[in-house]
Amino acid sequence: MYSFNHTLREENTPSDVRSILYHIARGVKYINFSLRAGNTGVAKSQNSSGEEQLTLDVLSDNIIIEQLQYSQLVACCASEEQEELMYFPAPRGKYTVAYDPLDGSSLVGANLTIGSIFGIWEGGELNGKKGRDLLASAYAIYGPRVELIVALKGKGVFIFEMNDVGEFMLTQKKLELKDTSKYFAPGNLRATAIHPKYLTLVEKYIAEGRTLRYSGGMVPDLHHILKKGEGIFTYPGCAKHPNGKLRLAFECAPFAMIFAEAGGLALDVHGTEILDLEIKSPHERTTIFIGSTDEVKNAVKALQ
Ligand code: AHM
Ligand code: MG
Repeated sequence: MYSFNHTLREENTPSDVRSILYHIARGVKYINFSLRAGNTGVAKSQNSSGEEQLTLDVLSDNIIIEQLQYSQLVACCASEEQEELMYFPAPRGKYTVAYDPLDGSSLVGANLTIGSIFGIWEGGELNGKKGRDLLASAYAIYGPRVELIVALKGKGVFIFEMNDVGEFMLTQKKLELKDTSKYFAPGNLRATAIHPKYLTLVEKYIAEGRTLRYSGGMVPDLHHILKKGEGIFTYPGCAKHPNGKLRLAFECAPFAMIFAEAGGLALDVHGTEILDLEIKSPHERTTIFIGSTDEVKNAVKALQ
């Protein structure tokens, strides 16, 4: 079984990207240990979206900031937990990283699976970047087992599992998604109040006898699709959030790249590829339909 470093080398990953991913992997390991034994309470603070922060949100964010600084390669980073972009005085810094240190924190109290998400771009500025420009994306899933999933541009998607001494070992490579699927993960069902066509779509899935797999965490919901090799996750806008709730920079763009590398597709409600949306501000949101290509195209078509 190959280690994380060995695999990245074997795939000829540029050394800077490899080094940033190595620091991310280390951060993920520390976050995992904090999750197992840490304080799951609230931090008495709010993030930039006005959501209550957990102690673990703050801790995870600090862990990642520290690791990205240690890499000495990151000039700019955007965190879901920070209002503003952060600029590091790194001598070799010529990369930008956007990340959500703890996605699905509302599930922490119920001890459900959560994750962390990362996107790595070349350059010292986030604004103006697109998912299509990502050099690499990654997410970690903290379930009964901890896995780190990495997509390398043009090289596909790799899954690593943390062993009992905290090393990430390769378990699957070059993942491929089928074009159609029986699995559906319908996010933001409150959107059916303003989109009767969304209700019709979900009713169609039910009538067709499809299998519901929905946990309320983007990471486990999308991980299920990747591991099964098929499925669709939908998150349209609703009255409160016309562009949905999920963020382009730290959630949707990195996942769109990962799914594209596995032969899948991610569109917004207008049918634009998520990979082609330009990031104009770190916290902007987008609707998303992601997963098996034909399912995604059909779902977006059904909503027009
Ligand atoms: P978070 O980053 O504040 O944790 O929110 C993101 C999460 C996603 O993991 C999930 O898909 C979505 O929120 C579910 O939201 P809701 O249940 O509010 O529709
Ligand atoms: Mg999030």
